[in-house]
Amino acid sequence: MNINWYPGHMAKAKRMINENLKLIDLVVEILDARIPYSSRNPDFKELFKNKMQLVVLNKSDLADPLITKKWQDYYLSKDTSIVILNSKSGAGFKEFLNSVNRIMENKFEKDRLKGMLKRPVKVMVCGIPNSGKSTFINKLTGSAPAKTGDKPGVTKDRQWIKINTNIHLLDTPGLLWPKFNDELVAVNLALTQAINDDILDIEQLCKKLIEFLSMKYPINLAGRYNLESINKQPYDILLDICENRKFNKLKGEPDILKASIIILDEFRSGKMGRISLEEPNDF
Ligand SMILES: Nc1nc2c(ncn2[C@@H]2O[C@H](COP(=O)(O)OP(=O)(O)OP(=O)(O)O)[C@@H](O)[C@H]2O)c(=O)[nH]1
Ligand SMILES: [Mg+2]
Repeated sequence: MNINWYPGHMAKAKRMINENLKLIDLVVEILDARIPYSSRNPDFKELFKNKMQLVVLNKSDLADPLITKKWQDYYLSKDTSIVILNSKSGAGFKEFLNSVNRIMENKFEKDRLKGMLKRPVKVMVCGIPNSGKSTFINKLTGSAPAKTGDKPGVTKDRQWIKINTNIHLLDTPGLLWPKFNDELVAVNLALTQAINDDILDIEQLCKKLIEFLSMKYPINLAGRYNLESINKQPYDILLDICENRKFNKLKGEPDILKASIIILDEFRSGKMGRISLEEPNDF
């Protein structure tokens, strides 16, 4: 699979992030809990090297809880501050606010010693497209000032949002990096919809998903589609799913594209259960 994609608005977004950096006290990177490795933008390391940082594993409701726990331990072992969230329900938000206060405590103390008034912490919310940045901010404010959507690239401009008198957040557009060196990273980004489906080969992507599921989540796959055997090539499993679900074209032949679209959708919306595509030991 050859996915190389860096639209003009991302180059613009990166410039915007760079220009605003001097105003920022803390960078929050929103990762997708199903792919904490692949959703981490390698460009951020250099970009934010002088900034305080907090990592968020969002969409934890879709990820495998045992594997999310492993990721949490992994980050803690690297002394990285991390919070696990579900931005749809608001689960983990209290921990998020506590973490921001804890990370910024030193700064508040220094300001206080200098006789400065406590001013709001300026937080920049960054991450790949579709990781849930705007949903997170909206849920945190309790209203809906930031536009969201189930496709990547919804946020295009800069938006400052007051959470309370202590915290101001800056929403940013989703950022990818110009070249994916590792095909698995590209596939995982595509599976979780950080890359727009329009530029992808959906059947091939679905076969990659089936291949992964038959190895790591065989019960979820077989159970969802009533499959007797999954010891087959991904394409043959797709054919079985077409038969079981009656995905046929007019002349009766299997409708592989329709099946692929539906299978991807069912994975993405959590209908197959809570599935993580990556664990720390994989890397
Ligand atoms: N299940 C689940 N879905 C979520 C969560 N957070 C966000 N979403 C969904 O993910 C999709 C993308 O959310 P957005 O908030 O628009 O993502 P974004 O990071 O702002 O995207 P861009 O602005 O395009 O970069 C939406 O369909 C949200 O409803 C979560 O914690 N759990
Ligand atoms: Mg957004």
